[in-house]
Amino acid sequence: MSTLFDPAPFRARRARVLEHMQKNGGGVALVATAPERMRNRETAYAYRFDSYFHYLTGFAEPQATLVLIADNNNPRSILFCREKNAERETWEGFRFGPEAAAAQFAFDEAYACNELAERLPALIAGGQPLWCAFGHEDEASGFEALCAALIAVRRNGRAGWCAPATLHDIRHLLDEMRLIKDEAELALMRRAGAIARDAHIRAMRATRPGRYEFEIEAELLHAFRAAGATGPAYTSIVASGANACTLHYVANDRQMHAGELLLIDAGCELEGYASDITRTFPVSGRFSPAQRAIYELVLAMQHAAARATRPGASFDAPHEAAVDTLIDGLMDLKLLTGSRAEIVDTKRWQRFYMHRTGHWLGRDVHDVGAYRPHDAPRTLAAGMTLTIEPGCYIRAAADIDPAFHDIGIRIEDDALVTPDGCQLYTADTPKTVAEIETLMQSAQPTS
Ligand SMILES: [Mn+2]
Repeated sequence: MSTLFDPAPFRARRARVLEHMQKNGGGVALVATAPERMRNRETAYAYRFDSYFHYLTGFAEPQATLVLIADNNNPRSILFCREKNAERETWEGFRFGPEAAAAQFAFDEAYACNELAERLPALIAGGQPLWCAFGHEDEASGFEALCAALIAVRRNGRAGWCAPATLHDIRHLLDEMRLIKDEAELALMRRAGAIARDAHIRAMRATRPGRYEFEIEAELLHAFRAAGATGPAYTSIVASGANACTLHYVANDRQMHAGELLLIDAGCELEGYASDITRTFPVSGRFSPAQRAIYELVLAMQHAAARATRPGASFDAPHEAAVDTLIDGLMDLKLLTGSRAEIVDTKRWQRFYMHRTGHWLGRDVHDVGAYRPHDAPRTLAAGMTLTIEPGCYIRAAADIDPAFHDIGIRIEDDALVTPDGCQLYTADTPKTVAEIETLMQSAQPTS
């Protein structure tokens, strides 16, 4: 954050929100950032701003609130933030203060956060609609500040103050906006993807029999921070052997052995944007025939899902394409027997594939946006970003050929829906059997 910061994309988003508000009765919007959270006695978690607030401001400090006034004659955005404080800055670091924040982040006005309570009642006293995010998170929705302001307005009725009669959930608008990424967002998401790609390559190179999962997690963390990312976008999954069949395994404490697979699901956060990549590869550098068969099947599922990801297609289409491919492959491998129609009807394939093929990706790794906005699957459109992450998980069982026991494979890339299809912009993370085996062989110590 310095001379490089460009407030233009944030100002443009605020302008879009104001325009939407003006077309829908005007009013006042309130978007507060996230609270600071204590980890344990006297120690806070690393601060993470609220995604909605940061989307509209680029402002990363805690105790900040954005107020948008959709006045037809004078639409404006106002920031409430911490004041400069030499003593607190000695302990906790730099604060912009209202004046510098207004200049740097292109707000029309800025005030100290402790003025919000006294200024807010007058700002909403004209009876205009209110736009807020109640129920989002108590403090991040500005709930207390708004309730206090509403009470103050009611009490001043005889002075001509009029409480809002209409309450809008501003998330309906913001979620739809966030679903389609603008150029500034895509640039950050591509960079976050490239950093995660490099982290996965580093992790593959470091993997060998006898090492522990946490040693590989450490390689990921190193790569994220060394490249300037904030850190992981979510707790990295480093799952060897049977652990790969636990979908959200995060203990990462097991020793890895020759002949097993290692599944790594890890991505970083960069300026508020997430990447989310999964790769699965052999601990000792070579796939067994059974591992390879399942791996090629999951890769085929990903190709089928990617081909089904394009503007005008349903959000469900990639998943359906992946499941079709899975059923064919498992029948060929005799892991599913019986008629195809019966397998489809009974969903017996879910024994091996129990999650969906993707989710929205953006500021939040599971980003906002309704998947079924009008009780029907979302239609994909250019500018949407989502993951494509088929998998296949075969737990040890008496009715399964032991060669397939404990094989858990997921392959995940980050996709941008383009005007004529989709682009997997993390696909240059080694992915084919040949790419992975070549990289792993070159990384093994010679003995
Ligand atoms: Mn994912």
